[in-house]
Amino acid sequence: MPLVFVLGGPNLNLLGQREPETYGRTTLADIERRCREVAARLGLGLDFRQTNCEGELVSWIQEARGRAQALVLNAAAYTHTSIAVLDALRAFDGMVVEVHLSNIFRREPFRHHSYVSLAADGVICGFGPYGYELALYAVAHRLGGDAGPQTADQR
Ligand code: CA2
Repeated sequence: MPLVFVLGGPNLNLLGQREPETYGRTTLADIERRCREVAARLGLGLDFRQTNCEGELVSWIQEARGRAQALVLNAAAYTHTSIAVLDALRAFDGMVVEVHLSNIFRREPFRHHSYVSLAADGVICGFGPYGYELALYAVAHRLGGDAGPQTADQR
């Protein structure tokens, strides 16, 4: 069974508790539950983690090397600042899907640039928690799993 790491960066543990006008009322535990349901349906293994520490996020991306076929990453604020996260992603051979709950391009200019995008196969932003599900569908589709056979346009 292909393994997907779903990794989250700083402050995502506060989801559902603060700033509901920006991030909604869904908690990170809700998102994890949803991801587990969707991953099981798609025949994907899931490792779901969140950290407030940049170095830990880098270590987890390194850990994914040789273990996971894909990374679904919401690096939160490190998206916009971390060359260390970018370098770690560049050492990862599998698929990388960047996810953001909010549409970062409708927000402050400092959120418009993403280091993660430089290493991502695709980016999903602005669809709230559903973005994580979309990312898992994209992974299953690319890996040729239960979501359907791989076709030439996905390579
Ligand atoms: O939209 C996203 O998913 C973000 O990655 C969320 C980050 C933000 O820094 C990015 O620009 C966009 C913030 C993570 C959540 O932060 C919270 C802060 C207070 C209350 C709840 C969540």
